[in-house]
Amino acid sequence: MRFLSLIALAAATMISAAHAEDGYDLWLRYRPVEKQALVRYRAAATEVVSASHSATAKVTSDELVRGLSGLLAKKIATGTTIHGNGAVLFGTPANSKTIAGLKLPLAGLGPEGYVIKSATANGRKITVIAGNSDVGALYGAFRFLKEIQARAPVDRLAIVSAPKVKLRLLNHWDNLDATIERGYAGGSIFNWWTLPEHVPPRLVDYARANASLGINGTVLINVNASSLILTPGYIAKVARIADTFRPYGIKVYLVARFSAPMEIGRLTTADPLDPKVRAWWRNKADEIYHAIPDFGGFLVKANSEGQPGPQDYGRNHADGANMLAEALAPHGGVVMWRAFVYSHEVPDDRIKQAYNEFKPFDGKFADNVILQVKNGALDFQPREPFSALFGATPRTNTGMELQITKEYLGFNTHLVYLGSMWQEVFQSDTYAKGAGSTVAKVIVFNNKLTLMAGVSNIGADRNWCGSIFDQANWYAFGRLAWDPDAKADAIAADWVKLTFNANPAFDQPVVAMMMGSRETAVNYMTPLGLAHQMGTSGHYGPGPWVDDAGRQDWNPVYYHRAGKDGIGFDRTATGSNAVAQYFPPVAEKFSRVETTPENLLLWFHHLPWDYKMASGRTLWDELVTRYGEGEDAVHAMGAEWAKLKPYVDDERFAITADYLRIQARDAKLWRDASVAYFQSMSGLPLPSGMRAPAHSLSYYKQLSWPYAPGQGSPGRKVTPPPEEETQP
Ligand code: BDP
Repeated sequence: MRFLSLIALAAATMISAAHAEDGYDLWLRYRPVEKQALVRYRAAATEVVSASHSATAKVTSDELVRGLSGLLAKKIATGTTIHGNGAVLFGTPANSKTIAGLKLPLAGLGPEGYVIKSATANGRKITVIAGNSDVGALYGAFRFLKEIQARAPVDRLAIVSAPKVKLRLLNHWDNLDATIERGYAGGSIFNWWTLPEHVPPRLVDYARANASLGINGTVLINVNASSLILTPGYIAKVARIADTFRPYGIKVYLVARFSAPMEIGRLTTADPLDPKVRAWWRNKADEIYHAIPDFGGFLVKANSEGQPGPQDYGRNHADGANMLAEALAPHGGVVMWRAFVYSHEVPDDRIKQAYNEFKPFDGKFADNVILQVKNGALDFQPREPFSALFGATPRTNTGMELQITKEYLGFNTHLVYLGSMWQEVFQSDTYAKGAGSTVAKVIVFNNKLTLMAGVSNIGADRNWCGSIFDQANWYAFGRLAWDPDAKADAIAADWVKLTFNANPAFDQPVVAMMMGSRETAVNYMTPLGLAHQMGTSGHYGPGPWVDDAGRQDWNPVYYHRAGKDGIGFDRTATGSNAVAQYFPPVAEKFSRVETTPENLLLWFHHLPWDYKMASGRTLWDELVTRYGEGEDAVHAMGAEWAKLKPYVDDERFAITADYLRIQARDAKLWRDASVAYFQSMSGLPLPSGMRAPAHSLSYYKQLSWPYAPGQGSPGRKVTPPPEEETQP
């Protein structure tokens, strides 16, 4: 009897282990569809057919077989000819006569667009997945699988899709020692030590995941770069990665450290106008393209936070960017020149500096240069207004940099869906060419070369992103890079269906939770337009009192400007006048307190504590209320998730539940510490019924997180910032 129950227990454990999921499969799980739908889907996908023999066609076929055999729970045959109804034919008009004969609407879709159509060929009912190139068909194949994963009907398909943005890139901030700057999912997936001999299979799964979203490039290393990556030994390693990614339509890019000619080239200068320096970069580009014929190009962080750049030689950003552009141009490469620049010497409002640096050079950059501009003027905060540079440089290719890794949004342990934040940025109206010139439109239409870059949140953790829900941010980035006008809630709904299941009882509440999560984080960290209130350096917990960081504009006190008289940064004409950098209707809107959205109020205005808010509360009461709402909403997410246990496997349920507990703990800390600090400024009592902070202000001030992840190991940065930050 006892023996039997042990067997039963063992069997039960095996079953649950078989069903447990650790998140490795991301949104490409391909678990079998429910019995009642099986017959229908099986009829629509009986075999995979292609006449192309390219490496891309091979991985497309492999993915379709893998996906369909998983979803339909049966073996799927492949071949070069159609045998019967239900064949899934993929390819291009050039490599398939059947596809050419169908006269699909492929014109105007470019090399990466696709058409998926239910059609009849030779009397057979088939599904055709076609592109103008094999990569287009690959993207179509992933889309076809997604339709089944989301349980959409696939018997009358007529899908036409093409990316609106040309370069859709991940930016890894991975170091050569396998640590990651601002990485919260373990070490780097790029193991430089064992390359070029060994490429871990994981890199193939990385390429599959990216290709499933249409991401077509990746910058392999940190913007705070080491020149070593440009030496022959490392170029050979990069070439091996490029070979691995190529079938998936993914190009590799590198960060070019501006001082490389001196560090690895033995020159005595890196002056961009020096002929020897120019020749060095030309030779370097030739050497790279010899090893990697489709190398994408360089990303550069110059004269920013201590990184070398053209200004070290009295030259400007255009001189620097154009020199590299000249070296890459013969090979078709591009330079992505980051606009995240704020000078040490300039005492002006930090958020004005990038615009001031770059606006005067509009039209001076070469055609294969793209300015890479962070979404906001400061630095990936929970909420910032869009950067005034969008729309302001019409004669310069200008792309967007988003941060997928949540450096300022609670790392991997806070559930914060960024799709809604990015949608807010893309749909902001710049008025660059009159009303309706949204940031999304400006990025897509203003430029010859269009770019969307996302600072990766990927690491060596089994679940890739450090949490299950952070996978949604990788997913949303890819989807929005393809179409910046896509809707965040629809993307979230797709992700939930693919990642968990397509049960409305589960996915509706989860999507609602995701859609509210960003506002929740804003509320418990930086409500009403506050920004940069995190403890310096690690950027984890609250630090609104910090006033002794290396430079003035690294201090939270610089940003909130709270005192007895009130709180907020006056960026109108009576203050720093940053508003003037926006086009007139936007500038006017932000100049006036009454027309500034409340969620950006303290970003633009310094207001007395008794200022009356729309709710009828005073500013002080509203601030305290918002912090509390943030904390409460995290508890509500935890309660909601607990109810959804029956719909999720144990492992992914548990990690999410645990992390929501961490988030609740942190939200309380953020709320209490911030309220305690700002009360010491306002001198006002808490609104009635509000709980007092659990501890005194001095308690919160002495907290520190010296081992918070994402800061890397000592010596990680090749060049430290000019003055070391003092906070943990
Ligand atoms: C800041 C990060 C820092 C990056 C910098 C950048 O704290 O680690 O190097 O951005 O974007 O947000 O260059």
